[in-house]
Amino acid sequence: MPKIVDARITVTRPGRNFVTLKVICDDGTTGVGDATLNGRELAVASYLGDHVVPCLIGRDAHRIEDIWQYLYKGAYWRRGPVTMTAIAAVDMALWDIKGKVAGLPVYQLLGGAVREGCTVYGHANGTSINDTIAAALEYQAQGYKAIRLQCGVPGMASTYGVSKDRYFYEPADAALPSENMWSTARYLRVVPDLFKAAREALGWDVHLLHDVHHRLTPIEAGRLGRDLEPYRPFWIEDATPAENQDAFRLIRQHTTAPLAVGEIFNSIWDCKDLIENQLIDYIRATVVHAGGITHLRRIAALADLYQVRTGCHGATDLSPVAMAAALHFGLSVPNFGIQEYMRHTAETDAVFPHAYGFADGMMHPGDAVGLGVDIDEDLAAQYTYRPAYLPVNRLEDGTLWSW
Ligand code: CS2
Ligand code: MG
Repeated sequence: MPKIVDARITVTRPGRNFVTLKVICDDGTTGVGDATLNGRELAVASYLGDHVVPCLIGRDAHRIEDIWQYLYKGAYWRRGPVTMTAIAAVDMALWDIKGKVAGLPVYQLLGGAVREGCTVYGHANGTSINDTIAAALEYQAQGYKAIRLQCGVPGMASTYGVSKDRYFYEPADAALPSENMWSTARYLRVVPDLFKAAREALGWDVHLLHDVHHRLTPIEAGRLGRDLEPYRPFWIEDATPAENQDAFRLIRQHTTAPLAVGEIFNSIWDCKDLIENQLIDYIRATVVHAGGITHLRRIAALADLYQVRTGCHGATDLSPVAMAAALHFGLSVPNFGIQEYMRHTAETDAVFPHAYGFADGMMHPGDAVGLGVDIDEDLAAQYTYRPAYLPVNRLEDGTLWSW
């Protein structure tokens, strides 16, 4: 058995902040896990370094489920984004180690491939409808079969989802939270026009997605769903905040637009009622924020009973380690739906050499043993952590709103 003898935490900033755990075994085998919680990075680094790593030393790295239960039940304080991200990092690292010892890519340990690749969606965004359509056409030319559309709202100086850089959208942009402005009325007018223009320019053989980012009330979300229905959206994401999950019942009463939710969920308990009541179509919980491969498989198995499919979060704050884990999971899970893919910068990719790749609208984890991703710790050491916060969002009268 590979015995855990050490675990190192690296906090680095190759273009943006990432926290990475590396677990080391007595036979020299190592495994990596992503532990990045955007804007709250050091909390997870401390949770791991101060409270988890000491409990790992001496354990059998092959006992993935037992270690998961030990960290979850053993802490007494269950769930929460910090805890579940820390557990996820350990879980990913242990799957990586098991794959390396077995001489197999992780997806083979999860039952093997059930599809040729994971269909991904890219992000087309722009300050105007025309800019967004131009970006979407570029994605289509690159082979993407699914594209998320976000555009600036006329009259608003800044809007969620519209990046400064066309290809490397990065919302965590300031040492203290920057402030965005929001108008639901203006927003609800522009999005249907965006989708109409997109269908005219891109045709019907491409999936179009949209992220509301928790900004609407349930009845407003119902209206948006109805207005987008003629353009057949693949999904409407985070239409309303999900603390009150009955809100989704109200949305469902008004629209057949498919609903996706869950990028900020961290356990099966956040997903359970929405799935069992068939109030959503796609569950966006991810390996890194929802307890790792071990826990995400459990969520997916529950979802499969209700024809809910996966649509895992994959923004740039999920490191290449999380992306690799997501692709092993996605390739092997029966009810995969789609995977989000926001490209990392060249700096990020250099710090995290990886085997996964994109071709023809799909991604594949590659056939390297384990997760097929590593961290170059020497290179990582050249990029110093700097606090970077996500923005906050206010209505035009100054009221703090959901971002
Ligand atoms: C977004 C993210 O990718 C998405 O769907 O909602 O960009 C999200 O805002 C960030 O990942 C937050 O860390
Ligand atoms: Mg989102």
